This record gives sequence, C-alpha cells and structure tokens, in this order.
Amino acid sequence: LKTAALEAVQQTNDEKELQQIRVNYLGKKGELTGILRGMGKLSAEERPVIGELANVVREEITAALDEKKAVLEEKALEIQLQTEKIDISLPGYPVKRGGAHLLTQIVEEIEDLFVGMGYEIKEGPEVETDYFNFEALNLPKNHPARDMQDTFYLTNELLMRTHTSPMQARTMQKSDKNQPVKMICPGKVYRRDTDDATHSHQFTQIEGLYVDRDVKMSDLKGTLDAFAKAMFGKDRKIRLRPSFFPFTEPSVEMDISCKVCGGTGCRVCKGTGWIEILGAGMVHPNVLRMAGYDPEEFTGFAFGMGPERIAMLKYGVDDIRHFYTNDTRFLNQYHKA
Ligand code: FA5
Repeated sequence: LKTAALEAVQQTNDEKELQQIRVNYLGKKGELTGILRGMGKLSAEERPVIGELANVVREEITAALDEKKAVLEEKALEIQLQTEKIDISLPGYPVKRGGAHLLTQIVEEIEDLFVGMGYEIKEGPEVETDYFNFEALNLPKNHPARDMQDTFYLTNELLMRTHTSPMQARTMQKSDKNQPVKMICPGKVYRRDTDDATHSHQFTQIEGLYVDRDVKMSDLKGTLDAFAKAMFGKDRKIRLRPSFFPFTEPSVEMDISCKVCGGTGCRVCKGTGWIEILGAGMVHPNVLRMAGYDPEEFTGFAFGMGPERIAMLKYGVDDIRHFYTNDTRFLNQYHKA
C-alpha cells in the first residue's frame, strides 16, 4: 500500500490529482483508514505492531504528499510570474492634457486686468426677474427699448437674463452706501437673436460698475482706454461713439478697428472696419435712486462687454459659432502648454 501510494504521488504533476490521492489513501473512506478501522479484529499482540506500522506509513505518505504539493505550487507560481510579467521599461501611453477653452482664457484675462484696478468679481443668476433685468434699469413695462434685447421669457416675471446689467442693480441695492462699489460680473446671457458670424442666441458678457462720490465720464474713458490698450496692444484703434441705453446717461459704445476683408471667407470685418465690443455710460440717476443712492451725492459708470467679440478680434477668429461647437481642431489651437 505504501509503495503504491508513494508511486502515485511521485507520478502526478497536477494539484487536483494530488488531492485525490490524499483522499484515496488518507481520507475517511481511504485505504489506510480502512486498515486502522479493522484493527479491532486483531489479537492483542498484533494490535500495537500493526498500529505503529500504520502510523509510520501514514506519516510517510503525508510527508510525500506535502512535499509534492509544495513543489507543484512553486511551479504554478513560476508559470504565473513568467506569463504575467510586466515590462516596466516599455514607454507608457501618452496622457493627453486638456486646456482652458479660449473663452475661459479671455474671461480670466479680463478679470485679472480689472482685479488689478481694484475691482471685485461677482456672479449673478442666469434666470432673472423682470424687475432686475429691466425695471430696476429704468426700463419699465412697455418701454420701447425692451425690444433692443429680444427676450426668452419663462413666466410673466421670470426670464433668461438678456445682459449682465441686472447685477448693477443687485449689487448697488445690497451695498454699504458708505463704501465705493467696484465690481465686474462675468456670465452667460440669452437673447432671441438670429445666429450669424458675430451674433449668438447665448453668449457671454462681463459687466463692470464703479459707484462713488464724484465718479466722472473721464474716469470711464480712462478705464476703457487702459483696458483696450492692455487687451489689444497699441496697434489697434479704439473709438467711442455716442449711443443710447436706458440705464446710462450719457451712453457710449466702444469699437475696435479690424482689417477690412472681402470675398466669401470674410464675415467678421466686412464693411466698416470696426467691431463693437462694449456698451457703457454714466449710471442713470433713476437707476441710482431705485437702488437707494442719492444721485445728487453719488455718481457712477458702468459697462458691458462681449468677450467672444474680444477674443475674435484678438485671435482672428472669423465666426462666433466656433466657441460653441466644440471642434477640437479649433479649440486645440489655443491650448497653452
Ligand atoms: C448691453 O447688453 C448693455 N447691457 C451694455 C451696457 C452695460 C451698457 C452697462 C451700458 C452700461 P449690448 O446689447 O450692446 O448692450 O451688448 C453689449 C455687448 O455684448 C456688445 O457690445 C457685444 O460685444 C456683445 N453682444 C451683444 N449681442 C451679442 C450677440 N448676439 N452675440 C454675441 N455678442 C453680443
């Protein structure tokens, strides 16, 4: 029995088979166990002799089984290590780095500029009330100038803001009247405009507001001039045109020069050679009054600019729709390393 068992152990190369051999000889119904069970039938002299022999045999078989098991396990591990080896000297997969959208870059650049001039950055709601979008800005119901900004209404009183100017009224209303207000507010605005190369139904604006005792039109002009020079350099021409907004008096619009082009590829700068980038003016006395300021004591200026148009001029982008269509061939050109 011992020889047969040891031979079986030696011949197998399979862990499962080895386990089966263990069961066959040493298990509950195994051959050696059977012999030990039958010992009751033996004479008193035979019992210790056979018993001891059986124990020795069991130990030998167990030792052989354990030894073989260890050998087989080691072999299996070796095979696993061989087949699952990772070559750490291989080059890795390149990870593609993302980057800020051109529009985000421009907005951040403008923010930095104004923060440098002492402005605070604020954010306001895109879903706005009729009151803050229009009425608090001197645009009562049925005022014809409401048509200047065709509006997406949600309910009678709620709308998608058509400009960031409601943040003028919100900021002034909340402000400590003994402190000057100096804020800019970037954000999305919505209008029922027909999309073309320079117009989008959803675009970005950055509002600016400065209220204090004795703020003058020349302060506005100086601020806009400093902004335009920093943004576009000395080669571009800047012009201020008289304009109209119900919430500023007097009002101006600022244009930046662009190279006039021709032909079918030309969309942005055909015609005049100027692109309007912002509206501005001195805060209207009615707007100051509605926000709790005495217009006899306080004055202020405000502006609202379109960063898409600014980016188009700065980087020669010929269609505003490039900003929204997520074509990576466009976007990747502006990723900074
Ligand atoms: C306004 O929205 C005023 N709230 C600006 C203002 C603020 C005036 C404070 C006075 C004081 P306007 O509708 O002109 O004005 O828009 C301002 C700027 O937003 C424009 O100069 C232009 O750069 C940009 N803009 C206007 N409409 C669009 C459009 N459909 N698509 C992209 N940019 C636009």
